Amino acid sequence: MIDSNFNNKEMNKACIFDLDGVIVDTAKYHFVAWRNLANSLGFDFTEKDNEKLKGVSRIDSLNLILEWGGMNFSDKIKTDLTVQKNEDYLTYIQKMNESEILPNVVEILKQVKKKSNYKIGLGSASKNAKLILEQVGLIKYFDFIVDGSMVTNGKPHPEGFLLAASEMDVLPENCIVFEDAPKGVEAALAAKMFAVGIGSEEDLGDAHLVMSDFSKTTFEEIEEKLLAVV
Ligand code: B16
Ligand code: MG
Repeated sequence: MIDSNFNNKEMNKACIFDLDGVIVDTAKYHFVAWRNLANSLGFDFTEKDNEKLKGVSRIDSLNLILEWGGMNFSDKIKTDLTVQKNEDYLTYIQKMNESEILPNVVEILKQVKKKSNYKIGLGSASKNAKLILEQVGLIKYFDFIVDGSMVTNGKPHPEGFLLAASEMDVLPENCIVFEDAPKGVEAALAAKMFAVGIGSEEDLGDAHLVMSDFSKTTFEEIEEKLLAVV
Protein backbone atom coordinates (compact mmCIF):
# COMPACT_ATOMS: atom_id res chain seq x y z
CA MET A 1 0.00 0.00 0.00
CA ILE A 2 1.36 3.46 -0.79
CA ASP A 3 1.43 6.46 1.51
CA SER A 4 -0.76 8.87 -0.39
CA ASN A 5 -2.39 12.28 -0.58
CA PHE A 6 -4.77 10.73 -3.03
CA ASN A 7 -7.81 11.55 -0.88
CA ASN A 8 -7.01 15.26 -1.12
CA LYS A 9 -9.25 16.54 -3.90
CA GLU A 10 -7.26 19.78 -4.31
CA MET A 11 -3.96 18.09 -5.16
CA ASN A 12 -2.71 17.89 -8.74
CA LYS A 13 -3.12 14.36 -10.00
CA ALA A 14 -2.29 12.55 -13.21
CA CYS A 15 -3.15 9.52 -15.25
CA ILE A 16 -0.17 8.10 -17.11
CA PHE A 17 -1.08 5.72 -19.90
CA ASP A 18 1.14 3.13 -21.49
CA LEU A 19 0.53 2.99 -25.26
CA ASP A 20 0.88 -0.48 -26.76
CA GLY A 21 -1.69 -2.79 -25.14
CA VAL A 22 -3.53 0.00 -23.29
CA ILE A 23 -4.52 2.57 -25.92
CA VAL A 24 -3.90 0.60 -29.12
CA ASP A 25 -2.76 -2.91 -29.96
CA THR A 26 0.49 -2.32 -31.83
CA ALA A 27 1.91 -5.62 -30.51
CA LYS A 28 0.46 -7.37 -33.59
CA TYR A 29 2.47 -5.08 -35.89
CA HIS A 30 5.64 -5.44 -33.80
CA PHE A 31 5.14 -9.21 -34.10
CA VAL A 32 4.84 -9.19 -37.90
CA ALA A 33 7.87 -6.91 -38.33
CA TRP A 34 10.10 -8.78 -35.85
CA ARG A 35 9.04 -12.08 -37.35
CA ASN A 36 9.88 -10.86 -40.87
CA LEU A 37 13.32 -9.93 -39.55
CA ALA A 38 13.82 -13.31 -37.82
CA ASN A 39 12.68 -15.12 -40.98
CA SER A 40 15.16 -13.11 -43.05
CA LEU A 41 17.86 -14.36 -40.67
CA GLY A 42 16.65 -17.94 -41.08
CA PHE A 43 14.63 -18.64 -37.94
CA ASP A 44 11.13 -18.13 -36.56
CA PHE A 45 9.35 -17.46 -33.27
CA THR A 46 5.77 -17.70 -32.07
CA GLU A 47 3.07 -15.28 -30.96
CA LYS A 48 3.50 -16.70 -27.46
CA ASP A 49 7.19 -15.69 -27.55
CA ASN A 50 6.08 -12.26 -28.71
CA GLU A 51 4.25 -11.76 -25.37
CA LYS A 52 7.69 -11.51 -23.75
CA LEU A 53 8.46 -8.44 -25.88
CA LYS A 54 5.58 -6.34 -24.57
CA GLY A 55 6.84 -3.16 -22.92
CA VAL A 56 10.45 -4.13 -23.77
CA SER A 57 12.60 -1.53 -25.62
CA ARG A 58 13.51 -1.98 -29.27
CA ILE A 59 17.13 -3.02 -28.68
CA ASP A 60 16.25 -5.32 -25.76
CA SER A 61 13.58 -6.93 -27.97
CA LEU A 62 16.18 -7.56 -30.70
CA ASN A 63 18.60 -9.07 -28.18
CA LEU A 64 15.90 -11.46 -26.92
CA ILE A 65 14.88 -12.47 -30.44
CA LEU A 66 18.51 -13.11 -31.48
CA GLU A 67 18.92 -15.21 -28.34
CA TRP A 68 15.88 -17.31 -29.38
CA GLY A 69 17.48 -17.78 -32.82
CA GLY A 70 20.86 -18.61 -31.26
CA MET A 71 22.48 -15.66 -33.03
CA ASN A 72 24.63 -12.72 -32.11
CA PHE A 73 25.98 -9.75 -34.05
CA SER A 74 28.17 -6.69 -33.56
CA ASP A 75 26.52 -3.53 -32.22
CA LYS A 76 26.75 -1.98 -35.69
CA ILE A 77 24.84 -4.85 -37.32
CA LYS A 78 22.31 -4.85 -34.47
CA THR A 79 21.64 -1.16 -35.10
CA ASP A 80 21.09 -1.90 -38.79
CA LEU A 81 18.69 -4.71 -37.86
CA THR A 82 16.63 -2.43 -35.60
CA VAL A 83 16.45 0.12 -38.44
CA GLN A 84 15.31 -2.61 -40.86
CA LYS A 85 12.64 -3.80 -38.41
CA ASN A 86 11.43 -0.28 -37.68
CA GLU A 87 11.11 0.60 -41.38
CA ASP A 88 8.94 -2.49 -41.84
CA TYR A 89 6.93 -1.71 -38.65
CA LEU A 90 6.30 1.87 -39.84
CA THR A 91 4.57 0.62 -42.99
CA TYR A 92 1.87 -0.86 -40.69
CA ILE A 93 1.78 2.11 -38.30
CA GLN A 94 1.29 4.58 -41.15
CA LYS A 95 -1.96 2.80 -42.05
CA MET A 96 -3.39 3.08 -38.51
CA ASN A 97 -6.43 5.22 -37.79
CA GLU A 98 -8.91 5.86 -34.97
CA SER A 99 -10.69 2.55 -35.58
CA GLU A 100 -7.72 0.89 -33.83
CA ILE A 101 -8.20 2.64 -30.50
CA LEU A 102 -9.03 0.01 -27.88
CA PRO A 103 -12.61 -0.12 -26.46
CA ASN A 104 -13.78 2.83 -24.33
CA VAL A 105 -10.33 4.48 -24.23
CA VAL A 106 -11.64 7.72 -25.76
CA GLU A 107 -14.45 7.85 -23.17
CA ILE A 108 -11.99 7.37 -20.30
CA LEU A 109 -9.67 10.08 -21.70
CA LYS A 110 -12.63 12.46 -21.99
CA GLN A 111 -13.73 11.71 -18.42
CA VAL A 112 -10.22 12.43 -17.07
CA LYS A 113 -9.89 15.56 -19.22
CA LYS A 114 -13.06 16.98 -17.63
CA LYS A 115 -11.43 16.90 -14.18
CA SER A 116 -9.63 20.19 -13.64
CA ASN A 117 -7.12 18.73 -11.14
CA TYR A 118 -6.01 15.89 -13.47
CA LYS A 119 -3.31 15.88 -16.13
CA ILE A 120 -2.86 13.18 -18.73
CA GLY A 121 0.54 11.73 -19.59
CA LEU A 122 1.93 8.95 -21.74
CA GLY A 123 4.68 6.63 -20.53
CA SER A 124 5.66 4.40 -23.44
CA ALA A 125 8.82 2.50 -24.34
CA SER A 126 8.10 3.18 -28.00
CA LYS A 127 10.13 5.70 -29.96
CA ASN A 128 7.14 5.83 -32.33
CA ALA A 129 4.68 6.85 -29.60
CA LYS A 130 3.97 10.38 -30.85
CA LEU A 131 3.47 9.21 -34.42
CA ILE A 132 1.02 6.52 -33.27
CA LEU A 133 -1.00 8.98 -31.14
CA GLU A 134 -1.15 11.34 -34.12
CA GLN A 135 -2.24 8.53 -36.46
CA VAL A 136 -5.17 7.57 -34.21
CA GLY A 137 -6.08 11.19 -33.40
CA LEU A 138 -5.46 11.08 -29.64
CA ILE A 139 -2.44 13.36 -29.26
CA LYS A 140 -4.64 16.31 -28.24
CA TYR A 141 -5.57 14.65 -24.93
CA PHE A 142 -1.99 14.48 -23.64
CA ASP A 143 -0.28 17.10 -21.47
CA PHE A 144 3.08 15.33 -21.65
CA ILE A 145 4.39 12.40 -23.66
CA VAL A 146 7.35 10.28 -22.61
CA ASP A 147 8.52 8.00 -25.39
CA GLY A 148 11.39 5.55 -25.75
CA SER A 149 13.78 8.23 -27.00
CA MET A 150 13.54 10.19 -23.74
CA VAL A 151 14.72 7.56 -21.25
CA THR A 152 17.99 5.80 -20.60
CA ASN A 153 16.45 3.01 -18.56
CA GLY A 154 13.55 0.95 -19.89
CA LYS A 155 10.74 -0.58 -17.82
CA PRO A 156 10.82 -2.02 -15.11
CA HIS A 157 12.93 1.05 -14.28
CA PRO A 158 10.61 3.88 -13.13
CA GLU A 159 12.52 6.61 -15.05
CA GLY A 160 9.86 7.14 -17.75
CA PHE A 161 6.91 7.40 -15.36
CA LEU A 162 8.84 9.67 -12.97
CA LEU A 163 9.81 11.94 -15.85
CA ALA A 164 6.17 12.22 -16.95
CA ALA A 165 5.09 13.05 -13.36
CA SER A 166 7.76 15.70 -12.83
CA GLU A 167 7.10 17.34 -16.22
CA MET A 168 3.40 17.55 -15.31
CA ASP A 169 4.27 18.82 -11.82
CA VAL A 170 2.46 15.97 -10.07
CA LEU A 171 3.73 13.95 -7.11
CA PRO A 172 4.34 10.28 -7.98
CA GLU A 173 1.92 9.14 -5.28
CA ASN A 174 -0.83 11.13 -7.04
CA CYS A 175 -0.31 9.35 -10.36
CA ILE A 176 -2.30 6.44 -11.71
CA VAL A 177 -0.45 4.34 -14.29
CA PHE A 178 -2.34 2.14 -16.76
CA GLU A 179 -0.13 -0.70 -17.99
CA ASP A 180 -0.55 -3.99 -19.84
CA ALA A 181 2.97 -5.38 -19.26
CA PRO A 182 4.23 -6.96 -16.00
CA LYS A 183 7.45 -4.94 -16.42
CA GLY A 184 5.37 -1.76 -16.72
CA VAL A 185 3.40 -2.56 -13.55
CA GLU A 186 6.72 -3.16 -11.82
CA ALA A 187 7.96 0.25 -13.05
CA ALA A 188 4.82 2.01 -11.77
CA LEU A 189 5.17 0.39 -8.35
CA ALA A 190 8.88 1.28 -8.25
CA ALA A 191 7.85 4.89 -8.95
CA LYS A 192 5.45 4.65 -5.94
CA MET A 193 2.47 5.27 -8.20
CA PHE A 194 -0.87 3.54 -8.37
CA ALA A 195 -0.75 0.73 -10.91
CA VAL A 196 -3.81 -0.36 -12.86
CA GLY A 197 -3.12 -3.50 -14.86
CA ILE A 198 -4.92 -3.88 -18.17
CA GLY A 199 -5.00 -7.59 -18.88
CA SER A 200 -5.13 -10.71 -16.74
CA GLU A 201 -4.92 -11.05 -12.96
CA GLU A 202 -2.49 -13.90 -13.57
CA ASP A 203 0.05 -11.65 -15.36
CA LEU A 204 -0.59 -8.36 -13.58
CA GLY A 205 -1.62 -9.44 -10.07
CA ASP A 206 0.90 -7.09 -8.40
CA ALA A 207 -1.04 -4.03 -9.59
CA HIS A 208 -3.41 -2.20 -7.19
CA LEU A 209 -6.26 -2.99 -9.56
CA VAL A 210 -6.57 -5.25 -12.62
CA MET A 211 -9.15 -4.91 -15.41
CA SER A 212 -9.34 -6.92 -18.62
CA ASP A 213 -9.91 -3.66 -20.56
CA PHE A 214 -11.70 -0.31 -20.19
CA SER A 215 -14.95 -1.47 -21.75
CA LYS A 216 -17.05 -1.97 -18.61
CA THR A 217 -15.87 0.90 -16.45
CA THR A 218 -15.76 4.65 -15.93
CA PHE A 219 -12.91 6.76 -14.58
CA GLU A 220 -15.00 7.56 -11.45
CA GLU A 221 -15.28 3.84 -10.75
CA ILE A 222 -11.53 3.33 -11.17
CA GLU A 223 -10.79 6.22 -8.77
CA GLU A 224 -13.23 4.81 -6.18
CA LYS A 225 -11.64 1.37 -6.35
CA LEU A 226 -8.16 2.87 -5.93
CA LEU A 227 -9.28 5.00 -2.99
CA ALA A 228 -10.39 1.79 -1.32
CA VAL A 229 -6.79 0.49 -1.36
CA VAL A 230 -5.19 3.67 0.06
P1 B16 B 1 9.52 0.99 -30.76
P2 B16 B 1 4.66 0.38 -24.78
C1 B16 B 1 6.48 -0.84 -26.32
O1 B16 B 1 5.38 0.03 -26.20
C2 B16 B 1 6.04 -2.17 -26.93
O2 B16 B 1 5.15 -2.85 -26.04
C3 B16 B 1 7.24 -3.04 -27.18
O3 B16 B 1 6.84 -4.26 -27.78
C4 B16 B 1 8.22 -2.29 -28.11
O4 B16 B 1 9.39 -3.06 -28.34
C5 B16 B 1 8.59 -0.96 -27.46
O5 B16 B 1 7.42 -0.20 -27.21
C6 B16 B 1 9.52 -0.15 -28.33
O6 B16 B 1 8.83 0.24 -29.50
O7 B16 B 1 10.28 -0.03 -31.52
O8 B16 B 1 8.33 1.57 -31.50
O9 B16 B 1 10.42 2.07 -30.19
O10 B16 B 1 3.89 -0.82 -24.38
O11 B16 B 1 5.74 0.79 -23.78
O12 B16 B 1 3.76 1.54 -25.17
MG1 MG C 1 2.34 -1.83 -23.24
